[in-house]
Amino acid sequence: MSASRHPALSATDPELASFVAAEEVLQSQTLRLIPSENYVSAAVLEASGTVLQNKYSEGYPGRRYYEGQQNVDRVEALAIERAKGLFGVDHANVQPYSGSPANLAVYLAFAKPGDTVMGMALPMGGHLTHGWGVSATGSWFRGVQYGVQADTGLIDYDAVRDLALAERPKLIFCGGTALPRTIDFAAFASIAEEAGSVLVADVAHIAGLIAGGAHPSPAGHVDVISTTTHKTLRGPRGAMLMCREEHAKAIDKAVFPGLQGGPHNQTTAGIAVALHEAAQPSFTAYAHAVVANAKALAAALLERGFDLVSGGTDNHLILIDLTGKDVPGKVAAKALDRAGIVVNYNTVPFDPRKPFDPSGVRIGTPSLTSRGLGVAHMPQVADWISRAVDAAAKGDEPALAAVRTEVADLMAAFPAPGLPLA
Ligand code: DSN
Repeated sequence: MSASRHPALSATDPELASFVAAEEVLQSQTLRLIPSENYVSAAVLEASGTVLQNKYSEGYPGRRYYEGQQNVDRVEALAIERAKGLFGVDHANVQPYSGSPANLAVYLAFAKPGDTVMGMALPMGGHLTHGWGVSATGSWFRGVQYGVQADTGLIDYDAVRDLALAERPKLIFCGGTALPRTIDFAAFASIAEEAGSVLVADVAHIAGLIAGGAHPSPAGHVDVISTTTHKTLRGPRGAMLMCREEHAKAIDKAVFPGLQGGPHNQTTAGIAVALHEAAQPSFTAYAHAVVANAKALAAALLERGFDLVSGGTDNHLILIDLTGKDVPGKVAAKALDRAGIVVNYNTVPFDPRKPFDPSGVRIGTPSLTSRGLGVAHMPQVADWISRAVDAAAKGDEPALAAVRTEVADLMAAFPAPGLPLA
């Protein structure tokens, strides 16, 4: 880290400053394909590191348990108004610390321990907090889980309906972390209504696409929308819960005092800036470019013999099944990392391998799109992935090093938002 960029940190704690500097170089020089990551703007970074950090503000704007809230109230009220406007909802709570606490607040608002809850199984593309066994949500509640069809990789809405009517869960979660296809919120809404369940759309992955009009919105279909703010939405690490007016009190009470103490005001400020950015026409273009890039990358990977769960993508995310390549997901992910391409290994539906050593690799286009790469670059990206996976199979380290150099050369021409040129 150059002393001029963060002079106080470099002077006070040069060791820590050197770690941050190294991370800046890493994020500049690599091709970051983890679909839940992004680059925030310089404005979001600045807003997230302000003296708002110094305030305790338990409560909500106009109703706090601490004095001195003249400015914090305005920050939080602005974030709330922007969230409501952007997503077209009655009510927004911008205080959840992150996605898992946000979802826990939903349980607290609508269910009691032991109640039946329903969500997509984690290995099928769901999230831990949708009632999966190793999560508190799967041990304090009775989780029943749906999946995708083995032959298509798509959700079978008839099967979801059958399960919901058999189990009558208190809560139904739709959404997840490894779903490459459009979620039919209207279909889930009709199932939830029939089953008498509260419907929650966890749109953490696709919130930015929804904001930019590149994925249908759950607003008007679901009771509660849960989202993180740092994935396609391109804000700081945080979360929001949005709902119909009838649920506003229950949601607010569950977040505070039910689950959390003081909100992280510096994060709230960063969220407000991100929501402002996401309301601009340039963000609409960004969201559509993310999807166009993902579709182009999926097509280029298919051309190179990769097997993709569901055969492609409708959104920002691609789940590669490497079973046919004879390279396990973890081996491939680590080789890609050495080649300067950052991904995560991931289970694929019906994976015969274990979660810590699965068959798949999960990639996505939010970060590379933030850097300005377009559809024309996707065959090159697919080529690098293909060469790195082949090199992983052969243990060919020089081939990985060659890809790393080519990646760094291209990325140098596309400066990352919020980062200095490495
Ligand atoms: N960890 C997030 C992801 O990578 O999708 C989900 O919580």
